[in-house]
Amino acid sequence: SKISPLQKARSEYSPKLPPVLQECGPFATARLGEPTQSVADQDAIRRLFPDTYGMPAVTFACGESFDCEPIKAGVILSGGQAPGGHNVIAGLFDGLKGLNPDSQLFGFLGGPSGLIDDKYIMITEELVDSYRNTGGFDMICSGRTKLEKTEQFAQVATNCKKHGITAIIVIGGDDSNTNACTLAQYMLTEKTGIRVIGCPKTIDGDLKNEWIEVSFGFDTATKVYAELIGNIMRDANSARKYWHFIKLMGRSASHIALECALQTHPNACIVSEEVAAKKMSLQEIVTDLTKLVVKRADAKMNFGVVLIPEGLIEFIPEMNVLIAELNDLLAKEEAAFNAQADMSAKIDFVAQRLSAAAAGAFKSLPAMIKAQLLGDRDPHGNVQVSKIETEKLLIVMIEEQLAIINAGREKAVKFSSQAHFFGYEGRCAAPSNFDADYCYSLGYTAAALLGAGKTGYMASVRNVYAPASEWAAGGIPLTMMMNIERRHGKDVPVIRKALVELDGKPFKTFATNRDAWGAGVEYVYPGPIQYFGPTEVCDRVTETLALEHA
Ligand code: FBP
Repeated sequence: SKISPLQKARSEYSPKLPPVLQECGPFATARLGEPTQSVADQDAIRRLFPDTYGMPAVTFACGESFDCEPIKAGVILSGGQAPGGHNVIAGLFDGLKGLNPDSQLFGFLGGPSGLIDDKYIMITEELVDSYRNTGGFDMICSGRTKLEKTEQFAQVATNCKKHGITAIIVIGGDDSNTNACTLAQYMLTEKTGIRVIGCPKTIDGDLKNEWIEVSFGFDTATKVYAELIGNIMRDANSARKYWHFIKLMGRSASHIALECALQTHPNACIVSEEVAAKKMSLQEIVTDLTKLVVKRADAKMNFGVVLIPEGLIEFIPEMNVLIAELNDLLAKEEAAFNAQADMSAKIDFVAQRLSAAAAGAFKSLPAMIKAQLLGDRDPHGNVQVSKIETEKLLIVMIEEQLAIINAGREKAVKFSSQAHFFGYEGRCAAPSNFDADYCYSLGYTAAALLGAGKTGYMASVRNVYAPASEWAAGGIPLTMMMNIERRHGKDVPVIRKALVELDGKPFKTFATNRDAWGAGVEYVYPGPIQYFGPTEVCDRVTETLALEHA
């Protein structure tokens, strides 16, 4: 089929590898570090993962090539798309073939469910070549089925045995890799001989720690959003008549919004983690923004750009209480709720049954948002927080506050707004050089870990704020990232999510500058991702990475 000129040129790009893999291919020698510990709840995690707990971190060093039996491996892409997934598969494929040309890679289709239902394609050289350096997950597609039950693990083991598969590579986020960790332990307990390796994926950037400096896709997605935000800023500063409220994807953590703020210098950016730490109410957030609108209007700037993280609602204390109560109430009184004649009756029904605090929060919301809270539910029956149009909510509430302020002013503050949501447009973009290189390196590292006989590890490529010629490769035990958390009323082992740290350099840098960015026009216009050209443009790392590690 027809491909674009850029895709054609990009298919010829050779991703950079860490020097150790560049020199020795997948035959790097695994150097073992000290035994490791989980980030918290050590005793509980050790009990749950007796065979993988405490394994040493692995760093690769150059070594002699050795005879490696052909490996039959299966790969899945799990969860939301992130730019570079195809390159992880390409690196894995090339690494496995490097270990032994007779190795085979099965691509299980549609995420974890492919592995359970035994739906797969064989990944061939030709197929890989047609997807090198492309965005998307369409080579084998993705899905959100959770692979977490023992019966599912048993089915996976049966399917793998049927094909002679001895290795599974899970390309996913914190949840998928939590499940990969449990799967690895299951395969050991049952002595199946099947090994499991994870790769860190998610545009949200919340799967990171000392060993995983960034999850893949964050770099490209934030560059796409920052380009769009910059374009909007130029438009805002040209027409000088609109306030733009831009919601940015990122289910929970605010890394994406913060990174975009650091790249573009908006007039305001809300950071959910700060809202939670300061226990800010929705009214307080709105009041702060309204003050900014008035201040800029007084300086003859009836325009501005505000960034809002997708997860905000859940970090506002009273909204969190409201959502929890709604989830309970709608589960308990489902039939009676569904029997209400229309949305307005549903709103009344709910308002009468909430606690005073939750009812207060509910009543303060515009009708549109109330309806969104009571609209479609997720498969667990919970309110779909990501569907709530926070950007519009803030606009409506600012308008309400301004109406009161304007009543007492001689010259009314003009406030004309535009709402945007940037999410899907960034998730499948052609990976930046960084993500193309990083993903290929992760996949290749996963193959090297298999060559070294490892299971229960996540591929780790480090030092990535430096040029690729200084990158290091290795693996860290999945158990090292785990702790116990309460989910759906149960204590379960999970990989700890990395939220924005308020004492970290990225947030502090933002906090130091935000007043100046708020008051003036200090916009920065990053422009589109560049794939060819000067290094400082094409290989630029994110501000977050640069600030965290430089
Ligand atoms: P992952 O955590 O699976 O990588 O997904 C990230 C994400 O893009 C979130 O930012 C967003 O909230 C969610 O997926 C949207 O999911 P869906 O694609 O199911 O609408």
